[in-house]
Amino acid sequence: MNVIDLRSDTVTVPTPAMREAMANAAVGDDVYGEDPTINELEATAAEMFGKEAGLFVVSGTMGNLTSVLTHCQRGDEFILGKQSHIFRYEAGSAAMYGGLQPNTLEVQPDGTLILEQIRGAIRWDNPHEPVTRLICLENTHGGASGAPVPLAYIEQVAEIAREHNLKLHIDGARIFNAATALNTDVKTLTAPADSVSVCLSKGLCAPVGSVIVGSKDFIKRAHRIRKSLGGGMRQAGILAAAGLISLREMSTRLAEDHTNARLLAEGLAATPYIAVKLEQVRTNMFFFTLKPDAPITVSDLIARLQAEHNIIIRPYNAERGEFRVVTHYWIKQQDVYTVLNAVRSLLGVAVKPIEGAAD
Ligand code: TLP
Repeated sequence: MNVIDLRSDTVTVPTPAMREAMANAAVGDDVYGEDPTINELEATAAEMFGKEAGLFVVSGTMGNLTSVLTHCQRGDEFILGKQSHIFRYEAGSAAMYGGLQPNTLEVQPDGTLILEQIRGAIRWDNPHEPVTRLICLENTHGGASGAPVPLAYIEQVAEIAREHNLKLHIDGARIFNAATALNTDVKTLTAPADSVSVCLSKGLCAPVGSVIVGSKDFIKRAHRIRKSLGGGMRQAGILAAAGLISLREMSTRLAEDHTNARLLAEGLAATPYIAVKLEQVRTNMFFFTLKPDAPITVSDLIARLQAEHNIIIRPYNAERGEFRVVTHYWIKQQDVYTVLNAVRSLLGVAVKPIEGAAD
């Protein structure tokens, strides 16, 4: 039986085309700048994002950290969302390795920070205060149920950044999902940003890696930071070969994942004992809640979905009975029906099984 893993799009494994490209990739020593496949990946990313240069890094976390450390000096402050990945889930790396101080603002349900609050968070030029150096946005915003953040808003933040001589970094781990949902391209959507970190190994299916893009000067300095973080790789063209397929091919098919997320969300919303905020289903992830009167506990639901149906779902906040669901390349429409039938049967809900479900 096929495993249906809805915990994250990070669980995606490489496609057969990727495995073939990896096996045949031309490689060299990238610390000497001699890996042709990495050079091609970096140039391709730069071109797609309309930036001067790109840099292949190990992970999304390394992409964000390298970017933040490149923009800031020790003791500087950077403004970002309290629910952002950089602040919540990157092990405090900017403080740990950069001596940087985060100044956090509440993320709104649409993934934005309130512009007036950004202005208010920028420090005065006064020796008592740290120097504000950088603003970070996240697009799509994982802490806001995968909200795609539109260009008009990013332009407004970039305007504030320019007025105060700050840099703007976008954690674009899922920037192609944002561009797909907003019906635009990544070059347009990220034009106002000084740097963007883009994950290849989430919905884009590569086994490893992210790329950061920015000006030539930014990438030159980021190169040294990456080396200092242990991210100087050697014959990693074997990974970049998969990343090229991510950028060129996988980035254009994400609407299918968004459609499946909506189908699943609507099916769950129609199921007794489950609450879903359908207006918050915009890309490939959403949250749902098990109501307190449900005939099964959160932990039993999780355990039985896995043991009896090979379906893996992670509780996002077990106390609130909240789950996060993420669709991706390896979740097909019939898997959505399988999940709905399984959840309904475990809840003891007498609903006619949906046909077309996988066994
Ligand atoms: N996010 C993971 C977990 O760490 C939460 C997930 O399952 O969603 N930026 C964003 C917006 C991310 O969602 C993630 C990973 C990263 C950066 C970090 O990427 P990696 O895991 O490659 O370091």
